[in-house]
Amino acid sequence: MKMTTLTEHVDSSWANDPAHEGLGSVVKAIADGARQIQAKLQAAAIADVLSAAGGVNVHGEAVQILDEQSSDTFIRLLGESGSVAAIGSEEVAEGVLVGDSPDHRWVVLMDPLDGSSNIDVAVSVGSIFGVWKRPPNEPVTPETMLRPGSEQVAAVYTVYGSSAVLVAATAGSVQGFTLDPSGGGFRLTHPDIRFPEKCQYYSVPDGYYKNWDAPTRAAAEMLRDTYSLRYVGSLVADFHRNLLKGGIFWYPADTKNPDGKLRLMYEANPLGFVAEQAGGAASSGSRPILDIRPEKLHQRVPLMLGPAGAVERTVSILNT
Ligand code: P6P
Repeated sequence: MKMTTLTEHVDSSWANDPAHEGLGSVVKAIADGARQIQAKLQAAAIADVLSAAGGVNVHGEAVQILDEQSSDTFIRLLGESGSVAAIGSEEVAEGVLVGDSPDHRWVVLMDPLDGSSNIDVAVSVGSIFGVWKRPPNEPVTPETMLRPGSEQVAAVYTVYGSSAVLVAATAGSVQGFTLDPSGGGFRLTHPDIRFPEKCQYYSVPDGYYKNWDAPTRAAAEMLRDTYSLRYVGSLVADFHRNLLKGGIFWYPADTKNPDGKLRLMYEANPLGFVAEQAGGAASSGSRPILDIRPEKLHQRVPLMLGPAGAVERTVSILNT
C-alpha cells in the first residue's frame, strides 16, 4: 500500500493556505535534518563522535559532539529554507537572526538533540521544534523569539529510536511519520494522533523524591498508586510513548532545580502544543505551559504533559 509522504502531506495541507505560507519548507528542512542526524547517530560509535566536545553549553552542561553537529545542521537547513527569520537553539547562547524579508515568515525555537547523554548507551533521543509566525512588518530582534507557547502555529518533534519518527502538529492536527529505511523519506504512518482515553503509564524521575516538597511527593505517590512506571530519561522518547499508549510525563521542580530542569521555549512549549492538539494538557503544575509569558530564551520550567484528566488530577493534588 502506498503511504503518503511527508512532502505530499505538507503540500496538500498548506500549499494554497496563505496563513501557512512557507511553513512547508520549514517542516521539510526539519525532516531533511532529521534524516541526516539519524544517519550520524547510527554510526556515532564507529565515527568516534560519542565523546563530549569539550567545554560546556550555556546551561553549564557538557556538550556532546553530536549536540553541536545537530544544532549546526538544523540552523543551516532552516536558514537555507528561505522562510525562517530567526532561530533559537539550546546549543546557542543568543538567537540566530537569519533574515527579515517578507518571505522570512517563521521563527523556530529548537532543542536540536534532546537526551544526548543517552546516545552512548543506544537509548532513543530526539529533536524538538516550536514554530511561531514572525509579527508582520516588525524588525527581527531577540524579542522576536520570546512569545508565549499559545502563539505557536506548529510544533514538530523527532525520535531517533528503533525507527525514526517525526510528529508534526498544527491547530487540530497531529500527524506521525516514519522514515522509510529503504529511501523515500518520511511516510504517514500515524494519521490524526490523539491521546488514548485510558492513561496507563507515568514517567517521573522518582530518584529525586528526597528533593521534593510534600505536595510533589503526594502527587507522585498518587501516580505511583495509579499507573505503571515507564521512564527512559529521554524526554521525547517518554513523551512519544505516552502520546501513543496513554501516559503522563512529569519533571517537577525540586531543591536542586527550583524552576525545574526542562526548558520552556524549546522543550515545554512545542511538546505542550502537541499535547493540547492531541486532546491532552500541558502544565507547569501551577498554570498551563502555553500561557507562560517567557522572559529568557533558556528559562526552565517544571513540566507535566499527558491526558487532560491525569494532568488535572495531578495538578489538583499538587495544589491542595
Ligand atoms: P534526569 C535529558 O538530559 C533531559 O534533558 C530530558 O530529555 C529528560 O527528560 C531529562 O533530561 C532527564 O533528566 O534528571 O532524569 O536525568
